[in-house]
Amino acid sequence: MIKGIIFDLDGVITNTAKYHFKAWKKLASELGIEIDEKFNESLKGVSRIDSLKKILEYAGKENMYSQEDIVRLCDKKNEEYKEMLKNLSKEDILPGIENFIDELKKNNIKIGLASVSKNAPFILEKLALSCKIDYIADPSAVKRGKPAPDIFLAAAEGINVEVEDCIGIEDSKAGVEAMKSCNMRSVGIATKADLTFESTEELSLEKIRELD
Ligand code: B16
Ligand code: MG
Repeated sequence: MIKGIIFDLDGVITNTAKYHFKAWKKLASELGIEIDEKFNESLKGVSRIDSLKKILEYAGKENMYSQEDIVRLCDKKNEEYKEMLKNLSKEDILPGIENFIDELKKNNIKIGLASVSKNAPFILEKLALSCKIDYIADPSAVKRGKPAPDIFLAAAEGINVEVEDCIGIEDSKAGVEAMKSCNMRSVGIATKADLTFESTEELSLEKIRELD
């Protein structure tokens, strides 16, 4: 049975990865580090602090910054990123997502969000989707990030649906692994999962029921 669908945010509901990349690239270049789009792929689904650590490691500079420096640099990146989110609107919802969400609502399927982004509530507000999401799992309240299953388990609990009755939708490898490790069925957007679609446009309840 499908009773709940759990969405990832960046890469599934909207494409904020391009803004994360711009903001990280700017910060990295201030630190004398050059990153490209290929490297940015490895930051998808990774928390803010772990993303910065990965960037520093990439340049062999991980021992040059104190914990306080790391927090300050993350804040700086986030300010830049939030500035870029100011103009986000309904237009930025990825193709097919809104119709799919409406289809789920009509079928009384609960909707949860399992994003590691601390900006998720703000982003959903900007996309005018907050009222359609039943529960947003809080990434600050879970111990481990993706590929650990914590955020998916928190979302399932929040919508009050057993893990075996949930299906999660992800674009990142870390997110699919997170679902695998708690036996949640997965749909991947351009990433290998129990069921894979090339684009969000292809999502429909009928196709997802193949997993039942
Ligand atoms: P924030 P998701 C993730 O979103 C992004 O893919 C990742 O690039 C980002 O570092 C992370 O959120 C944290 O975001 O800085 O806004 O807290 O894919 O889990 O929705
Ligand atoms: Mg994602």
